[in-house]
Amino acid sequence: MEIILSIWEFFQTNILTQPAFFVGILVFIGYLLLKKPIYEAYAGFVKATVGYMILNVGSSGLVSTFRPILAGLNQRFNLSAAVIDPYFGQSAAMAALESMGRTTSLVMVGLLVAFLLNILLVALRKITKLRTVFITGHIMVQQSATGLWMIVFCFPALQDLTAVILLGILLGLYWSVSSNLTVEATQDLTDGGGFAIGHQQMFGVWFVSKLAPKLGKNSKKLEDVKLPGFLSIFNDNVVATGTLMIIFFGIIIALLGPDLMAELDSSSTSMNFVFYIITTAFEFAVYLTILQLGVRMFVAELTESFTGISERLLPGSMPAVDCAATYGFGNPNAVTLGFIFGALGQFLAIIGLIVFQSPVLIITGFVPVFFDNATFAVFANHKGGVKAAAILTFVSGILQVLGGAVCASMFQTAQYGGWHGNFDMDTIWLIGGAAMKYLSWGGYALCIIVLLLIPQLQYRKNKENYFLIAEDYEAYKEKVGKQS
Ligand code: ASC
Repeated sequence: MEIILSIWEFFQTNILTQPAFFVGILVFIGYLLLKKPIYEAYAGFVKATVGYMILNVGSSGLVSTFRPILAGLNQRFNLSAAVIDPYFGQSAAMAALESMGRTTSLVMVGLLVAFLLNILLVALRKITKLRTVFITGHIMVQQSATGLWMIVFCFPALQDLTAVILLGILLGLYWSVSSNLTVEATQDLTDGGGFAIGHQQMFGVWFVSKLAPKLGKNSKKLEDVKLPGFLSIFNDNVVATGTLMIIFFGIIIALLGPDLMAELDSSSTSMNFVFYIITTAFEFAVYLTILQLGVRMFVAELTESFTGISERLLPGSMPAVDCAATYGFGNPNAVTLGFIFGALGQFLAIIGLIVFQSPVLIITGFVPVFFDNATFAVFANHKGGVKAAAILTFVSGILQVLGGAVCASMFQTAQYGGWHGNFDMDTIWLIGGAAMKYLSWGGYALCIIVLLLIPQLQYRKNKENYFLIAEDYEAYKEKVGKQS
């Protein structure tokens, strides 16, 4: 038993929760299964792992630079409010669990149960109709923490072991079902990239890909918008992002003022304030460029090698990865557009909460407002164009704040700092959580039944190509091309 525990502990700390190594090792195994020489498998491992680490540099650079600035608004306006951000959400959930006397190591056990269930459900894909394995480790930890808190909160009498098993079942189903929902849209966007989304806005991606074509009739795609004369410089995404962010963060940083900024970021005092604003704004473009480079590296390896795993180990399966993996495919300006419109939606909703004197106030968290809405805009622009991308991300911003406020108060995490804030956690998790809170076991059963039904309905709509689209996209395109 002890040996198993220490193997699990090793796997958990070094691989499962470190997506870079998780992805790298999958690539290595995938290439070996494809019977490539070991040195090629090793090269793939290095490129995928380094690619993911580069993505991490980009995304953590964005998070560490811009999160304090948005959170600073809290201080500037003397608000005592819940922050909607997955890292705040995770630590709030952990603190809440501890306050009930539960040990937080249960979170990792729940994660393991959920992950194993996900693999089992995909292995039984003929029955379950599930095709995707969720492998984004840091997200799995965040969701497992919040999920465990919700279970314990709704069913306080449960013993630890039962709570963990119930969490594992619910979470494993959510991971499998939600990521499976993104298969069609992601294959279409990436022209058969061979991955799905395993993050925090998969139901959102599904809604967006259904709504965008309806909203986008006669609308142009971002890449077709030819700006007149001097404005055409904005067709370049570094110029567009850099300039937009000077305006956007320029206003916010100016509102915060040099004194508060000095507290939030000591480097702001080392240069002229205007230059500080420009430097910070440009850093946005820097990190975004880094992130996209990393994405291209690891996705290229994963796409090729995962066919080894899906041919031999888990037939017909696809990996479900970080939403940022899509940023290398859509129009690069879509990412910036989604962020700006999502932020405008969030700010409007926050003003609404203040005006209507909501008992819970919300502070924008950088992670959800950027990563969710950038992702939605990439999909919406691809499926419907600029108008759809702008409208859908604006609405998403509003929903993130309102849903976040409801959750932070309903699950009482506001007092511990905040709530997750990503799209699914403010919508689908809200509904599921409310069902458990108010209908008790009936609510839990309802969640399971609905989750099990979703892939069945998806399958019914597209029986002929349902598995083909995941297994062999070229063959799928040919078949559909011939049929039409
Ligand atoms: C999240 C989260 C992150 C980012 C990252 C985006 O939800 O917790 O660190 O998004 O995964 O690439």
